[in-house]
Amino acid sequence: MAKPQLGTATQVYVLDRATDKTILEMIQSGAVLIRRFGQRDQLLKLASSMGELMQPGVGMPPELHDGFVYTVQVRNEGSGLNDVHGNPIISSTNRAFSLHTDGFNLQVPPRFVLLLRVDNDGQSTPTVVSSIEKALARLPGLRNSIESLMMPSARGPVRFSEFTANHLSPRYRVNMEEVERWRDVSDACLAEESDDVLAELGSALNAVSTAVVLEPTDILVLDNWRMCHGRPQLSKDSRRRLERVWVASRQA
Ligand SMILES: O=C(O)CCC(=O)C(=O)O
Ligand SMILES: [Fe+2]
Repeated sequence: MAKPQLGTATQVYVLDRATDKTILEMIQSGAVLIRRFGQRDQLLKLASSMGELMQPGVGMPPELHDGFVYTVQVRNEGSGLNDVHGNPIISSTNRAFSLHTDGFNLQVPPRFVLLLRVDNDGQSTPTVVSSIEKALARLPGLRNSIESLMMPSARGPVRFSEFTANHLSPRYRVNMEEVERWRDVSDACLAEESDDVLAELGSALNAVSTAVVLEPTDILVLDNWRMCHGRPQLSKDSRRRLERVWVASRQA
């Protein structure tokens, strides 16, 4: 079994196979990438073993998912599709997707995110993962202001960190893109002093991030309360396709 790496970079465990139990253990300290994992059936089986599946998107046109699986791919020659607010769904464009928590504006974001590469293209665009705990460890002086940070979102203000009854570490969330989008909307505005805090957090997240390339049939499993993720820009004609599933927390 892979040993946790010391140091400040986000750990990614790259495995040839793993039991459901090992995955649940490992994602407490890193992201898990399993090579040659399989197809949609295996994805759904693993996800279901981790908890209840959630609708895999927020504010999406219903034809974009089947209730369980959403396919990340470049649509409309890179310009993508819009959400119910009329904003582009970034994962459907070819744009870079900065580090974020999936379901950022949900009351309780999905606990686990699974991404399975299902195309057969030669492309090797990385997915970037970043441990929020590791980023915070670089910002001891900002700890208090960060823990109480409120951020605007499409569904009103949300807290950066929340304590939950049964979860030992706080539940974290971040999505700079969405914060930028909603910052000027009345009653969701961001306090001026929070701006610097967010900028520091963004740099720290980038500094501890690790890039991995999902090859066809590889799967990436993340604890979405601890790790954020993103990806660089894709080409407009990219045929890369990732099947994304969200798993709800078993803890309230
Ligand atoms: O394209 C990727 O690698 C990540 C996509 C993503 O973050 C998402 O769909 O939420
Ligand atoms: Fe995402």
